[in-house]
Amino acid sequence: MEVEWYMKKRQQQGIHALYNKDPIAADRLLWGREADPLTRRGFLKRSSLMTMAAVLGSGIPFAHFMPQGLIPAALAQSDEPFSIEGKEGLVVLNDRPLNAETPAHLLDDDITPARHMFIRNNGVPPEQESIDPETWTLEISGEACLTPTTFTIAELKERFETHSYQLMIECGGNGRSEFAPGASGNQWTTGAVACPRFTGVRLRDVLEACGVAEDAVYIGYYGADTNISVGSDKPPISRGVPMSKALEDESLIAWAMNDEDIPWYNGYPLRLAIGGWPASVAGKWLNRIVIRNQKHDGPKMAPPSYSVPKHSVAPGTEVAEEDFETIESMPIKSLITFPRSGVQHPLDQPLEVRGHAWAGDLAVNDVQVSIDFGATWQSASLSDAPNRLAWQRFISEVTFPEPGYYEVWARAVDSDGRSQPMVVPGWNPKGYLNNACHRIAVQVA
Ligand SMILES: Nc1nc2c(c(=O)[nH]1)N[C@H]1C(S)=C(S)[C@@H](COP(=O)(O)O)O[C@H]1N2
Ligand SMILES: [Mo]
Repeated sequence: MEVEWYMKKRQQQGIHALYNKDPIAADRLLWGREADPLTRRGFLKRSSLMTMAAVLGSGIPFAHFMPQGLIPAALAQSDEPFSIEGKEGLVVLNDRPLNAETPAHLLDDDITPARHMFIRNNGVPPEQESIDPETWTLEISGEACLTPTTFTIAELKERFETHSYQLMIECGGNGRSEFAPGASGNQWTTGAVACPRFTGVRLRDVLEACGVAEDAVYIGYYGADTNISVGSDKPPISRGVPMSKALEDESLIAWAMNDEDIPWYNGYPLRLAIGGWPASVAGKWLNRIVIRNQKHDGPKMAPPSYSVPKHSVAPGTEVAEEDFETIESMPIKSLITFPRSGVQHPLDQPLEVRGHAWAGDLAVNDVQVSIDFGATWQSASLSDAPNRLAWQRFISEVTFPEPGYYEVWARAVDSDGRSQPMVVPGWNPKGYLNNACHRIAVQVA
């Protein structure tokens, strides 16, 4: 897809021929800037798949057949695995825009470390070198804002109380790869989820200081990233939440993650941190919040984006715009983070199984584990969340009756009594909200 799109753009702009002669010049025309010289580490940062040609020293005649994300053998000869700076073990799903997910066994920490936090970019992030946290500003405005005000980060820190919360950040499309028929978009498996600890000021305190008009119903965010389509000045994404969610204690304007600067890929130097809803509401590289007297209408607010059919539909059904509703709280879900799927385990020892469970705006009441394909279940021990909207740790111990192939399944139940489905739930056109049980393979010998 990405490659096809790129080829089409090149043709449209009449620079196709130039590309084969001078890929760097072609890239400058296409992207408005020169791509970084390609290094194994650097190329995912800013340059296009096709700039590989520049480093290879010639064009790639069959580029249109090259699988997306393929690293040319000429560049792939070091033992070092291909990596994203500051991230470890993430699986790249798309390089323009960059999208990368975290394998389940790398999400075992109670608090997700920055190096294991997934990346979901809809556009091109602001250049890292151009970001100065000293001069970065956040504007609060909109038709339902009484006193529009612009703050520096220092002013936010000075004027408002600082709070920290661990918050669930899960992409609405996490699990999309399992839907049939498939939906377009990043083919997330289980790894578009994280629960780091954010520090900042309450969105509520800042909004109230700027005057929330009586007719306010929604907020919307804008960030400093730009559209991936050449020449478009439309923001890649601008979403928001109803006032009731915006005014919750845990909704933060954050400048720190796990007591450090937020990683560049995750929104440095300022982002919204709003837990329990599709993470698309948590605006990165945040520079403006609008208080709206109507539902926010920025890019990716309208159906089918982050929306599901109001009533369930048969797989493959076309759904009319008015039959969609915007996703709000995310559904109950769990993830087995230890052991890693495929592990070999000795028969004579019990196996500790652990992971996390979360339930959108609700709490998790129970997690159960099965080793017999769901015939019987045992309750795991479940910790309370460190705060509302954070995941909860579960730990269980299982013993196996005889050698062979087993699967460990986990299923969580929320505080309203709803549990996870065993199979992929309600098909929807964009492949959102797959909260089917997670399972891992165990070989017992
Ligand atoms: N400005 C901006 N904010 C954004 C996005 C984006 O592309 N641009 N992506 C959103 C989506 S869809 C998700 S799932 C989360 C991902 O956060 P992360 O990349 O820090 O994991 O950021 C959200 N905030
Ligand atoms: Mo997302």
